[in-house]
Amino acid sequence: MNSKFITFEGGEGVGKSTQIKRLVSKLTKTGVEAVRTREPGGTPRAEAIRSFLLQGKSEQWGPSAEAILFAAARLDHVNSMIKPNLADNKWVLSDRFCDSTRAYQGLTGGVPDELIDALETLALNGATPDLTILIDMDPELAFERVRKRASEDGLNLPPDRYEKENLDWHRRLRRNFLDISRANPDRFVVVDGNQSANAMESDIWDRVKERFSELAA
Ligand code: T5A
Repeated sequence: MNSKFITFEGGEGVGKSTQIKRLVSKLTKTGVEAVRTREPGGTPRAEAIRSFLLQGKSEQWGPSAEAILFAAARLDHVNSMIKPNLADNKWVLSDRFCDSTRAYQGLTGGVPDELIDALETLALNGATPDLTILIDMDPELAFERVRKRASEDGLNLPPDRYEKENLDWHRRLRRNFLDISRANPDRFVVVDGNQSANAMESDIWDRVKERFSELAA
């Protein structure tokens, strides 16, 4: 089976990490070799940029500089992790990718389209996802999940760079992700995030099988 590149997108706490793990496990059971990665991050150099960005150290530089940093991390991720695994015939599943830059820094953060387009061309270098799964849900409900996780884990961490934006900002982010999905109907599927993890898993598996008919064989 040819390698595929699948990305998961959406707002904070919508269930991307939970579902990506489940999809890797389902693919593995069908005999597909699948690897999971994330953005920002996925390689040691990109993880170093992740810490800098998410601890808020880049905030004072402004959204355009932050978009450039996300793209720098992505360039290393694409060249050192994503492309080599695809060339090795593995399926690569990434928790966030270029649509996060377009939604967070571009459409919601106000970075002009020209810069976002140029960074995307540069960082992707042809590695466009075969399928993007957008998990869509009300950010207020998603934040409840994030708070529940923090209290269950006994963690009292301060909100990261984007968690601390207000609810209106996150509602705009949600609409912007949906706009991106409508502009790319061949690449995107939109899944309702306001359902149980098991129901979402089965919904996603049906959509993936629909998109890649070789899995149903
Ligand atoms: N960013 C990233 C940019 O601004 N630009 C970019 O270009 C890129 C690549 C990344 C941050 O960087 C920004 C976006 C982000 O702000 P992150 O920590 O990776 O930071 O943030 P998230 O991607 O939002 O990660 P989260 O872990 O917070 O959210 P997930 O992965 O969507 O959610 P998940 O699966 O961890 O679930 C959250 C909680 O809900 C529970 C889980 O058990 C967990 O406790 N849960 C459910 N509960 C009820 N029902 C369900 N269906 C559930 N599914 C999960």
